[in-house]
Amino acid sequence: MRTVIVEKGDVGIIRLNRPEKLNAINMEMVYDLVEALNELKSQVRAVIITGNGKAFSAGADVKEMLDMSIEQVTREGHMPLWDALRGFRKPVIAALNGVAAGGGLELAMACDMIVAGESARLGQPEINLGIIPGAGGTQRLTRTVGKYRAMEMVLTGRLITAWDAYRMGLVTKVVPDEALIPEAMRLAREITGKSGFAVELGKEAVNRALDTLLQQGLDLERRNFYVTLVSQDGREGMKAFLEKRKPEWKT
Ligand code: CO8
Repeated sequence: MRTVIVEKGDVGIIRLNRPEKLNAINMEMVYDLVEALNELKSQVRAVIITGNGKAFSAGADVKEMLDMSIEQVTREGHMPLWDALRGFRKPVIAALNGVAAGGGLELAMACDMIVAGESARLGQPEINLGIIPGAGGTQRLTRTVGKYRAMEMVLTGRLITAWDAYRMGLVTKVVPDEALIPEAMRLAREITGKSGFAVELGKEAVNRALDTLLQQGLDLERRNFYVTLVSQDGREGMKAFLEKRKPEWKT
């Protein structure tokens, strides 16, 4: 893999690696990311995605996109990446080490949590290229920050600061740049200390809130709740609480 660097471990790290192009996402990177996620999925309990160099990602590779025909984008597109992330059952944390623009912010929003270094800048600048966001920038962003803020970001293309993103609820934590990976790792480890099975079902249920009408989301939540209730870890967690001891997770 040339465009991503993968570090394995309990918490896997994927570093986007085209620093000279601010980690612009070309088709090679799409396929490398898919391969990295497939490789990690059975080996890790959580994943951190970050950028190598001074950017997280400045979005889709404009040079490559310009040369693609409508048939190519429709047939090849970036779908394999979104499908791989959607099907990834373990938590994925985006750690923004610099600009996250266009498809870069969309990649971050397709993750489960976003932490940012204080110098990070976020936005959907596609409008400045005469195009619009194509992978969640009008949908996930709107559901996260509300219509009026999303509208301003999508129609002005302005990049906002990490702290502004934090105030909008788009980023869960802002830390000094040098503390970014330690903080993402701390968050990942806090989660990987829980029951893996419960974490997976909790992630599935939270994600469903964005995908469906309330009643369908509630149905899935209830089903997952019943499943965790009778699972090994559910039994163990409740017993441990009553016996005033630390639970021993099996998954
Ligand atoms: N594509 C290709 N190359 C890029 C991109 C990009 N998106 N962004 C930066 N680069 C390249 C520059 O061309 C430059 O290359 P070179 O040195 O060879 O000239 C190098 O990276 C460094 O960039 P800058 O000199 O521009 O760096 P600055 O620090 O001055 O500026 C900015 C940083 C403000 C982020 C600036 O680079 C910029 O505006 N980039 C474009 C951002 C943008 O418009 N992104 C949206 C792209 S369209 C998109 O993402 C649609 C998504 C569709 C869904 C698919 C998702 C995978």
